[in-house]
Amino acid sequence: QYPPRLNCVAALLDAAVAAGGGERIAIYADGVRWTYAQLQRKVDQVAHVLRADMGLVPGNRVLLRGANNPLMAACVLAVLKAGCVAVPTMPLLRARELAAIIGKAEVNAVLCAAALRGEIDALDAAPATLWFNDAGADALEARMARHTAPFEAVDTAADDVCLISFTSGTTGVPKGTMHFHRDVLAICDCFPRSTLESQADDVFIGTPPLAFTFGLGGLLLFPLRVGAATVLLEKLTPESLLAAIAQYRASVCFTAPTFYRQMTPLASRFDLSSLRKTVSAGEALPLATRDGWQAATGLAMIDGIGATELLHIFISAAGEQIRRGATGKPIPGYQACILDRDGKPVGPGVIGRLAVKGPTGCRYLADPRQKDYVLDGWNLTGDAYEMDADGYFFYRSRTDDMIISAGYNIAGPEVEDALLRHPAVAECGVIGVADEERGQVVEAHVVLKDGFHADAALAAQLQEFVKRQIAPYKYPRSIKFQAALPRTETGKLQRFKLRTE
Ligand code: 3SK
Repeated sequence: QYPPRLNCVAALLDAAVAAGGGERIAIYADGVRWTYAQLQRKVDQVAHVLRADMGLVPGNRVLLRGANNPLMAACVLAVLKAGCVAVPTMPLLRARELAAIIGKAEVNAVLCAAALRGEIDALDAAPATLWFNDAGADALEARMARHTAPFEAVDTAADDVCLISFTSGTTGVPKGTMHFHRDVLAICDCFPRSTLESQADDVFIGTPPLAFTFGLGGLLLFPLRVGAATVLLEKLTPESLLAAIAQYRASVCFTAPTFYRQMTPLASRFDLSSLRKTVSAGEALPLATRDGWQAATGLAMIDGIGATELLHIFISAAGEQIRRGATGKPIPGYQACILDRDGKPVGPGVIGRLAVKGPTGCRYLADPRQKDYVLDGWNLTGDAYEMDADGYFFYRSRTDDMIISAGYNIAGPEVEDALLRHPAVAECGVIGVADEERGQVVEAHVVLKDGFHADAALAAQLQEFVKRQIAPYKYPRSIKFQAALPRTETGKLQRFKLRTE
């Protein structure tokens, strides 16, 4: 329970400084080290610029565009501290996509990293914009330097909207999800406390952009809540992330299964002894990826499922609680159940629609899809899951990705997991395609590792390989070799695009 008047940045940052934590390191970046007091000062300066230079008032919406770096973090926090609403956007978005977000969210102003200004410049009409990570006389930094006084956090209500996070999801039509100040604290007080057991001496690191709630939570909000440090790095590769873990002695890593898969063969070259917890989310974690990572590092991966609609992770497990093949259990604060097509709960062992309830939940901005997502207070995440008798939740597929072939229910990710165990397979995506005889058949889109040659012999070998691991009716009757797979900006596989290829 949070007080009715609450500004989440006052609770996360100002409270830490007031409690004597001002000299602790808040952010590491390339050549940068900001203490909590320094971060607070930057946040206050940006908040003054928003108020005094840009004329913004509480409730105004500010689009944010930048890579993961300290000033981008300060901008996000400043928008919230000033009582405005942050609308973070993925660095890869194009002008057309940004225009849709600006229109839908009724954006009043933009803070954009200079390196990403091209797409803002390409807009027909852009709201008032300031550039940052820029040495210009009119840039954000120059304006910040003119404000030296502390900025008092705006006295917002706990359920004032502070964040509109857009999700393009895996179907391609963006939706804005609105979150309150109290939601921000709620995600910090659920997963990091119960599952990560975050501590002040933790150093967080990882790849998800701050514009994705996975990254915003894992790389900024969670560390602040416990007085820990975060490492914000741009343009990470599997190799450079491993090197950064060693360099900064990082203890908690957030990234997606694909990245763990790419780091696994390189891991032994780096000193990863500081790592305590490695979190995988953003996509289902194949068992092959979990096993490979554990064999290479000795670390049991913490799998988690989250959603932009619910802000962060709501089912997970760590340590002794990990059950093979399961995502985990609802984290304390959340409840979950499995519903059939009619919205009735089903028992253990039956695949159905995952429904979740907790301190956060879906509030789409002016979107008729709200009624499809929330049913009697339960959030229907669009995932097909199965629960066992002990209350563990097992991911099967996205609800619209369940393949029904000759009367069999086949979960694409299970076939993907089997394929990923083959030494030739770097990435794969499995879909159902229409078939006269069987209704649907399983089709695998496969990206090969370097050195392997795509031909019919290899396709047949992959089919046999799958048949030896899982029920033979699940094998991909069609295999298509691809140079790359279509993914969202957050790395999720866009199976709907495979269906049209
Ligand atoms: O969308 C997701 O997969 C996700 C995962 C973890 C935390 C937050 C999100 C949005």
